[in-house]
Amino acid sequence: MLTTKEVADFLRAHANYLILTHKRPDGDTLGCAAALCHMLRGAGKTAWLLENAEVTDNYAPYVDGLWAAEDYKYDTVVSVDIAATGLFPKNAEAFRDKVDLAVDHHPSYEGFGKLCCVRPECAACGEILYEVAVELGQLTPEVALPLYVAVSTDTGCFVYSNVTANTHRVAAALMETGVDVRAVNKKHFRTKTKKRLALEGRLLSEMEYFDGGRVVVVQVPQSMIREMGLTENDMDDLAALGGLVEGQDCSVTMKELENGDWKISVRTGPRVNATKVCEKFGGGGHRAASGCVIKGMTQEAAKNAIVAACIEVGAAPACGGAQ
Ligand SMILES: [Mn+2]
Repeated sequence: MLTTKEVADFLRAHANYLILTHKRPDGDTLGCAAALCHMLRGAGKTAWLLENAEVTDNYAPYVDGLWAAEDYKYDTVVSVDIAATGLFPKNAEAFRDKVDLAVDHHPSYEGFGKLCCVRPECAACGEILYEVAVELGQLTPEVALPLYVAVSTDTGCFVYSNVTANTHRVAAALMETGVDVRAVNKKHFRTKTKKRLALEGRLLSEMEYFDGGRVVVVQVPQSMIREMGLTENDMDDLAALGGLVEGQDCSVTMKELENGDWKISVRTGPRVNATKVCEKFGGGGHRAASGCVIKGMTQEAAKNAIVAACIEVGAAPACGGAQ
C-alpha cells in the first residue's frame, strides 16, 4: 500500500500513462481521471484516458479531448476509483491483470493493481488525488476543477455520511485555486432536465410506504423507461429520492433491467443494516447503502420480497460491530 507521497514518486518515475475509469462512470472516477491526466501532463509526462463509452452528457466536458488514440503506446496503467475488475468497462477487460497502480477509496477494493493506494476513510477518490496533486506541485485550476467535481458529486454536495472534515478541507483548497465551484454545484445539484423533473414527479406520486412509513419503495419498471424515453443519465442517482421523505429510514429503489431482473438500491438510517438486507439476495455494499439484483420475480413479488427483508432486518436486535 503506497502513501500519496509514494504515489507521486511512482508517477515521477514513469513517462507514458494510460488512465482507466469504471463502468457506468460517475463524477469521481471521471474527475479523478481528468485531474490525474492534467497533473501528469503538467509534470511533463504523456497521459491519456482509455475511452469510456458510457460517459453521460453532464460529465463529458471534463474528459473531452482526453481519450487515448487506439495506437497510443503507454508504459504505465493507472486506475482511479475502481474497486473490482468486474467494474472494468468492456474495452478495459484486457487490463484486468495489467494495472500498475490502483488508486481507490472503496473498502471493498479487490487488490487487482500491482501497486495500490487505497484509502477507505476518504469520502471520494478525489481526496486522494488532491494530495497527489499537491505532492507533484500540480494543484492548478485545470486539476482542481475536475477534482472538485469528483469530491462534490461523490458526497452528494457534501451531505452523505462519509463526509469528513478532511473532505471540506480538500474542497476549500480546491476552491482557493480560483475555480468556479458555484457553477459546478449549480450544474450538478440545482439543475434538472424537464424530463428528469417529470420522472421525479411521477415517482414521488407513485411512491409506496410500508412498516408505518419507515420503509419507502420507488419503482422504475421497463414500461416507464420506454414510455418516458429515459436514458441512464435521466435515471442517475434515483436512489436518493425515497430518502427525502420524512419519517422513513429505509429507502428502496427498484429498477427493472432489460432482461426483467430487478436492480435494487437500499439506503438506510442506523436502524436498518442495508448490507444485511441485500445479502439475502446475494448483494452487498455499505451499512447505509447497499444493492442487489432480484432475478426471476414479477414486480409485485420482488417488491414484497425486498420489503419483507427490510422489515425483518429492521426488527432484529442490533448486534455485532459496525460494517
Ligand atoms: Mn468514488
